[in-house]
Amino acid sequence: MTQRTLVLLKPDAVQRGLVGEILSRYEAKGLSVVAMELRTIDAAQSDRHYAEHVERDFYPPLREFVTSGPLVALVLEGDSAVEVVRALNGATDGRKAAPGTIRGDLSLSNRENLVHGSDGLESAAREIALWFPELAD
Ligand code: IDP
Ligand code: MG
Repeated sequence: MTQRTLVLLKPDAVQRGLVGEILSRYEAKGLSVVAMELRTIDAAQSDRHYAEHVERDFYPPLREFVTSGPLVALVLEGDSAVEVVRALNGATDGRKAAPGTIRGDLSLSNRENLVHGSDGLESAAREIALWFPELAD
């Protein structure tokens, strides 16, 4: 089933010069870029994006991090795109993520873990509408 999912290449990915490396993994898998933009977000956009996490202990430093510099927001499309992106991204904690995944190969951090991918179809629809309202259906 063709799906769309919202992906963020977080500020650590941009700062470390890994945008091309990470994007090439999604493209090599066969996913298509539907929208892509370099953007620096404010606290309000972070709160909307991470609405499910705003009360968590780890959220204030996460917000500091995601608002600290430019990130790349994109929408990827393809067969089972939501699940496929999550698999390519790997487990949340880069120290525990499996080798071969983006986080497993390139991140050594639980917070600065390079990428975000929507965790389900409902989240994908909500997040695409939030980041790229012109694509909302
Ligand atoms: P996910 O990005 O793999 O879906 P979530 O549990 O939804 O992971 O958490 C959102 C983001 O919050 C993570 O990608 C990571 O940047 C950060 N995060 C999650 N848990 C922790 C933690 O325990 N310590 C620090 N940062 C965390
Ligand atoms: Mg999540």
